[in-house]
Amino acid sequence: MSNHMFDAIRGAARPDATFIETLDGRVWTYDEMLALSGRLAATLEKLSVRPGDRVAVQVEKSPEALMLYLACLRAGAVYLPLNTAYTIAELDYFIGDAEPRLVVTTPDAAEGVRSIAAKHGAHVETLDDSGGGSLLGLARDMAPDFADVARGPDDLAAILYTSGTTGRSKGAMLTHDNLLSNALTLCDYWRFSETDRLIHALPIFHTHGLFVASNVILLSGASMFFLPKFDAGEVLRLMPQATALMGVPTFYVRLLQHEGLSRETAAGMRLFVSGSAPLLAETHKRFRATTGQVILERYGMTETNMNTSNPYDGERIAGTVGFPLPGVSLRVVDPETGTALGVDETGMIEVKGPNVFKGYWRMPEKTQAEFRADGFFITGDLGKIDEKGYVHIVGRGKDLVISGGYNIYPKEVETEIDLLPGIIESAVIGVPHPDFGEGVTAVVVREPDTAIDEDAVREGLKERLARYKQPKRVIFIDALPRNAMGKVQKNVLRESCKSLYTGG
Ligand code: MCA
Ligand code: AMP
Repeated sequence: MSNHMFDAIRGAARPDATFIETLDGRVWTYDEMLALSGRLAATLEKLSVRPGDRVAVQVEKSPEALMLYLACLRAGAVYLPLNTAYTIAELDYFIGDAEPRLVVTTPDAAEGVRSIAAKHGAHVETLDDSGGGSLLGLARDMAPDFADVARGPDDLAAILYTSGTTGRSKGAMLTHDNLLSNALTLCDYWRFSETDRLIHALPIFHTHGLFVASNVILLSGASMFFLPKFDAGEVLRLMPQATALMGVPTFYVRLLQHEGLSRETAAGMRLFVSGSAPLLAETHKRFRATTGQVILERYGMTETNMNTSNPYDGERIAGTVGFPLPGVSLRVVDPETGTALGVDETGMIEVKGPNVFKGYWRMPEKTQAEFRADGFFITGDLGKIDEKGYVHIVGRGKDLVISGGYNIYPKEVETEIDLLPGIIESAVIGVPHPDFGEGVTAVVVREPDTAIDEDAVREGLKERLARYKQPKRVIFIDALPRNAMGKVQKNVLRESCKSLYTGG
């Protein structure tokens, strides 16, 4: 039987070759990947996970967690990874909305998760980052030679939640072919082969670390050093044995701050990729001056996988995200009329291709609102195409903050702040931050004579919002600036707060 995505992975697997190496020296060969993902797929089946059922996973990064993603592909289940930073309150929404058959959590979080899962009729198993947990206990008794469930190109492989502009997160439905077509394109465009060794330091609950990095390695039969999280010292230690690194701009900012970064350390590397957030031209230039290597910047989204990339062989231009990838159609249009714009004219970026998702989970109206009649997806990013064909992202049409590569929708944070006692209203903005690119910042109007201060606001958000969404600073103000229509002028606030983290 054919399984669109996993057949391709199986076809690229080299039996005795290394797939993953961890910092403690553990090695996983491709054969071991096939065996453990097979045992886990059989476990899913035993737990009554049927094709099309969702499997929600909120666990620490580990090779076993990645094998669980592969097991879902093989069992025909829909993999639903969740950021480990999400609080129980946030988890409640995802589990209620996605209605997974199974939730896999860490042993530490199991008690809290069980009470939520019970409410929504989901079963709970555990997985920790050192080879323990109830799920692996069950998998040990299963046979490794699982017969993969038949899945076609259009069947769902994963749902990844993206924060919503109206506060509610939306589940982006990604098919087997969305993942496979994009990964094959990237393998080719970035020249991946079985001789590559990637330093994998990204989390595996988002597109970048899960699909871009892991799928590219799997489909080229290459190997990767699997780090639990980004650590500049570890990355530099591994660099002489590696060939590629994929990261968010914060990785490059932090590497540049490390005295170990030099031309010699990076000499054996053939590719440094950056994405998920804008890479400052200054970081690009400093990295080149320090290492002699030119970072390759690319642009993607959860809903679309990767859309554009600077070229492998041609000129990689700082401040641009390169060309549309083969098979991806990209246009810049007038956001109001949808009319295509000319060279160097700024408008809304829209994309179409096999990479573009199937829609938002159980939100047909939202899905419809974000597609044009001719099938182009409206990204919400503002950009232009220059005379050489390079795409530039010049801003966002959506109210979004990107901090260290994580997206934060201001509306969600504002709603939580406004619920705190003594608060009248708030506006959340992104302010230039030397490490995270943008720092989440709350500008708040409080009631007269209230005791609430910066610490109290942060304390009040602790159990409600993931840590990375919480404001790094809370600024109090008498009234929010508004335009004639009554809309809060966030540009005015951004201007007045612009030096908050950078000084000056
Ligand atoms: C951690 N903290 C953060 C962030 N990460 N705060 C704001 N933004 C963040 N991104 C908090 C921690 O909870 C901690 O809070 C404090 O900041 C300092 O933690 P630190 O140890 O410095 O952080 P870290 O653990 O080193 O993490 C920073 C990081 C990490 C390495 C940049 O956030 C990361 O790996 N980001 C990658 C995200 C990613 O994969 N994005 C791709 C999305 P406290 O001290 O108060 O407890 S996919 C995507 O965007 C599309 C598809 C695309 O194009 O790729
Ligand atoms: P996500 O919702 O996490 O998939 O984030 C996708 C968003 O990240 C895009 O819509 C862009 O706003 C932003 N993004 C991704 N890559 C880049 C890049 N190279 N430069 C600027 N913004 C980017």
